[in-house]
Amino acid sequence: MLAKSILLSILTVSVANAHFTLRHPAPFGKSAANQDQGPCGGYTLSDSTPVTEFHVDGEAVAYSSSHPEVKVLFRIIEGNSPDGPNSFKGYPIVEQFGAGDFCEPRVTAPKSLVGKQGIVQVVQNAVDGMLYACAYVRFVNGALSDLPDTCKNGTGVDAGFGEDAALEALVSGSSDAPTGSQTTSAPTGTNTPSSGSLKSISLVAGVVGMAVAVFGGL
Ligand SMILES: *[C@@H]1O[C@H](CO)[C@@H](O)[C@H](O)[C@H]1NC(C)=O
Ligand SMILES: [Cu+2]
Repeated sequence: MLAKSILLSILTVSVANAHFTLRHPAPFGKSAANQDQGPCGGYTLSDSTPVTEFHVDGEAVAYSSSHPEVKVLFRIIEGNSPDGPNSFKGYPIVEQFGAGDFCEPRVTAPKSLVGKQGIVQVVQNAVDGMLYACAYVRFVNGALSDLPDTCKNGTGVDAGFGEDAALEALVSGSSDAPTGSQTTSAPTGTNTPSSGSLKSISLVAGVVGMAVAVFGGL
């Protein structure tokens, strides 16, 4: 019985800690342990924060996600403060299905930011709530020509445009960045908060069921 409860708590903890990992631009920090803490997943800007060039006409934003269904905001912030007044949507809200690598190669920023520094914030609305990661960038002209190796979509990962009031509320500033010419068909059906919490419960129940099954087989 003791072994079983230890096994259960290990599995529960690993579910709670596996959120998403920003891979490009280089994140403030790589741990997801405090990812539920806004605005930057428990990290702040420091002298050692890496700076990545961000091409305003199209830059890759790549991450790896452990959740089978998330809505994602790519938010561009002018200046050194993640709570700064000028922020823009770098891409429409994406709804991602399937866990794994995801990369949007055409995230954009207003041309007026060229030469300035800023922050790219990726916010996921997931079954376990809002999750945050940030990267420090320097805005440059043009579009990224060679995608980084990290820019790929995992097998079985699919995405479309979505809507999410909580994510939209994070974007201030009057103008959105141009969104490019890509079209992706929006998936049907919307996620209500209550179906989100139901999923979260059934996910945990599924893991518990698995753990019991594993234990029973020993
Ligand atoms: C990943 O999928 C999204 C949504 O379909 C798409 O916009 C994007 O271009 C894909 N990324 C890559 C690297 O192919
Ligand atoms: Cu999570």
